[in-house]
Amino acid sequence: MARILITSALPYINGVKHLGTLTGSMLPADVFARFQRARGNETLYICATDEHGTPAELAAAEAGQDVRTYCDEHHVLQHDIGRAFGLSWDWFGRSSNAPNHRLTQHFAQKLEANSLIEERTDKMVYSIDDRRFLPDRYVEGTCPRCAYDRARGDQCDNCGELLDPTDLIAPHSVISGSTNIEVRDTRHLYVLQTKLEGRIRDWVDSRADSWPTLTRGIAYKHLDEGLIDRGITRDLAWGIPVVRDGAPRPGFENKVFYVWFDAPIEYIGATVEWSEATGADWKRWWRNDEGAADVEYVQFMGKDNVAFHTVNFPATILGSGEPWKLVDRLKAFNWLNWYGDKFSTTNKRGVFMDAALELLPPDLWRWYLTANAPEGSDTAFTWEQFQSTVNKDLADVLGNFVNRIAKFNEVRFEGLVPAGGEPGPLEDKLVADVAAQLVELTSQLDAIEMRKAAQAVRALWVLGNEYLQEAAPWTAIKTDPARAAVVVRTGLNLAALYARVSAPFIPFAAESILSAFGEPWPAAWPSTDVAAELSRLEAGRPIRVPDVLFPKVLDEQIAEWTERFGGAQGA
Ligand code: B3M
Ligand code: ZN
Repeated sequence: MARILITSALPYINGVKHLGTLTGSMLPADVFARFQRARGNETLYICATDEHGTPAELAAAEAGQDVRTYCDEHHVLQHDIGRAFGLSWDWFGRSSNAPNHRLTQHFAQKLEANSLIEERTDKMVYSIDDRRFLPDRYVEGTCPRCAYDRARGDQCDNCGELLDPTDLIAPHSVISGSTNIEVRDTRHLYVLQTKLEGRIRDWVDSRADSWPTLTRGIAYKHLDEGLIDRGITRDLAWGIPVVRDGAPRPGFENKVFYVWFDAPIEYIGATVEWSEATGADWKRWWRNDEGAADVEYVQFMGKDNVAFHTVNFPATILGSGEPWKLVDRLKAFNWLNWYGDKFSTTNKRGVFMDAALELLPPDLWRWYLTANAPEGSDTAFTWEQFQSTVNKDLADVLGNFVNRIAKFNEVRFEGLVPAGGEPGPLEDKLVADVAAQLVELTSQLDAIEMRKAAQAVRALWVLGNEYLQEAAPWTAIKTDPARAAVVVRTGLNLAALYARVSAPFIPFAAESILSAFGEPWPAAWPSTDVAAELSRLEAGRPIRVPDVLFPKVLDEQIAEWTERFGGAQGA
């Protein structure tokens, strides 16, 4: 039994996430976590809300709330929506909780003790009208690299460049819109990444073979451009206080750690929260000297987060000189776009997680978003493709198969798994085909190739319909009832096997099939002995016909939603 630690990038607290965020981090992490648990591996899937920094302050200001209240409410909201999507976090923490405060301050102290932190005087953007500094997202302007005119002080959303507020051309305050801006001196802490460059590169070299091209490319791009020392404090009120020897650090009373310094530390912090809530031991997941060396640590995130996880966070960990766990495999995703344009929170373009759940059950979204995960390149969500994917794969192929076989069994065999008959050549062929696809599916999931895994599970479903078509129990029942019994028994077993292998993707439908079939939940991953797996259900076991598994998405709905969510506009 292996031990697998899984984290997905922490969603910012600033509002319900859109489907792009779900697809590129939390959902694939969940599919992988469910798969690992089903295989019997000890699995810990950790996530949290990322609550500090300018995104939180700006969102709270817009909502007219103080930031603490805003975060309290939005943490619960994001937690509940995630659960409704079936995200099986073992813990969904908060970066503003005490463990992250302690850990963040601990790491800063260790880095300083190792001479890897320096206090420097910085030039920062200051708004005269707002009478304050404008860190990160408090300032917007034109990107010096691509000329996008709504680049933020921390990053350009158009070209992905990481920025400093002073890099922006024609900056203005996001608070007041004022362009009455000057550059002033302020003291900040810097992590001396330049000193750590060699160690980071050695570490990347040691891992990169197991990273997808996307991850590797971004990591080396940043290393090859040369690392720069990185400011890890900000002139803000909301965040983790900067302390020294247990007291506020002189000169830093009105400053906090930068959100990107504390956020990845919350992966550990959230595990401590989990441990405090459950009594479990967190160190065996995070401290190599306490057993974590045996853990495989897998991270999931969108491509814009990769540099922070391959360079900056490892700099914190390596610089501490302590035996903390570092990431083993890092699965990165490209963008899911909305009709060739970006999802946009500000312009309300695209579907957000709460709205999605009002329209359709979570499995439909989960399936579409996994089968079309932006792995190789950016992909576009379109309503038409969504409709055709879920109708075909889920309703016509899987739903139809399960329903057909269970109904036939109900009508012809009183809803009990039929006895009698011996499997023949058709069943032998089925076993061989299923075995081959199961190997393919298992290895694609192991490799975290989500699209290929979805293809493999779909190919498994197709085998069932082909088998029924050929074996035609509705004909056999008239001439050879024992033969019909074999086919129906095989079909029912196949449906149960489908539920088990589909559970990581579509857990709600899987659970409802398994419960109708009197099978345990959560389900174990099938063994490679497919003949045995297809004779699990004993003769005489009662089988219910599951309720409608997947509603069909109708043309009228697509028309209505296109109108409502502005789908076609971006086309
Ligand atoms: N909250 C950024 C994002 O959602 C950030 C991820 C933090 S991971 C430690 O894109
Ligand atoms: Zn740019």
